[in-house]
Amino acid sequence: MSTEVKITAARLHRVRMPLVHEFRTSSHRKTFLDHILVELEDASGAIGWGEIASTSDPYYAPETVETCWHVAERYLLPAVIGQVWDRPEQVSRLWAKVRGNQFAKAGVDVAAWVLWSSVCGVSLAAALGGTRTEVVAGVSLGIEPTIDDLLAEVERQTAAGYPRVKLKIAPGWDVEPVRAVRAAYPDLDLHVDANGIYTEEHLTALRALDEFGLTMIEQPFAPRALLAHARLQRTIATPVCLDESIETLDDLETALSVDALKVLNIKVSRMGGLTAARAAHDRAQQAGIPVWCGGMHEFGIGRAANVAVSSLPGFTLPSDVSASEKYYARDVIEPAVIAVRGVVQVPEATGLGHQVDTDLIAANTVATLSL
Ligand code: OSB
Ligand code: MG
Repeated sequence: MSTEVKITAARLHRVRMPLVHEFRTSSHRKTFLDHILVELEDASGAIGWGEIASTSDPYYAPETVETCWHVAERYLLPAVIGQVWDRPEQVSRLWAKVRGNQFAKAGVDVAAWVLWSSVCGVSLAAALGGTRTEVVAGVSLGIEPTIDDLLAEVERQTAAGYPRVKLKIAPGWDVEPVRAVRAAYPDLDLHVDANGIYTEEHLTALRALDEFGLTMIEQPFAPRALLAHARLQRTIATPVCLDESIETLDDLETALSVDALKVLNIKVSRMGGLTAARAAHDRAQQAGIPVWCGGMHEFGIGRAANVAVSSLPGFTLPSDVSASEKYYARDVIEPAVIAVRGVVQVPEATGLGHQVDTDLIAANTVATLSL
């Protein structure tokens, strides 16, 4: 398939959406999110949307909403405007000189993939080579005020049919909440995510988690601490999953070579877009490492991209692609992402596979830029 695309205009929209339920992790607490929606337009007037799902503060990754805006405005969009390409894989090469800034890159990369798939008349999932018609969604639960609040939240989500629950943990909120949830749900697919807050001084708590039959322990140590993850994995049966540690394919290569992971969380945002996320999937599959798609509480546009990438064959574990309604009373796409008993259908419609609600976006926009 060869379709020439020339980007002639680009727009950024900083959009603020309230969360239906406050979310707390080992590093932050939030009640609303500001994400940057990216619009790329080609010479024929076709539009592709992407989402820069950076956190507001540099506590998950080094980026913030402001750094993403700056990098997109100053470097990424100028690199793509006026250029002609015929495959979306070529777009990230246009900014090859720009180091890091994966979240900013991801939003522009996704917009290019969405534009290209809609111009070619194929779904985003098909454009990527996805083979699944539906994907299994898990939920991610934040740190709650009390264990009873947490148990109520697990009850709500499992009653809705979600087959996998991940719990955010931090020192002081680890063994006891996990023990309580495991006692109430002996067979639940349960895993924990520390967002890198532990050090090897906390080995007692981390080893104590090994008795609960968790599907994985996600990112116990800091992003660069690959050797600490490898040492932990040698002493526990629970598979170690890496999230923040893997920003590039080279990171994945290093982690594989030192046996720092048994499972990989692939985030489109953290890897800098769909091209890199798919390459990480291919490499993990070759190495025999199961993968799943992580999320950043994306609005519908980023969420739809996560669903599309989750349709690749190596995404064998439930992904963080829970329904829009878990986070937002009304989403920026129509229809919203819907999960029925924890299963999300992969859209067959062309491009993003959803209509973009430009009225809702306009009503929630706090800043815009046209280039
Ligand atoms: O580590 O997966 C994470 C949200 C913000 C920052 C980091 C993480 C998360 C999530 C989101 O867990 C899960 C989701 O989008 O459903
Ligand atoms: Mg994580």
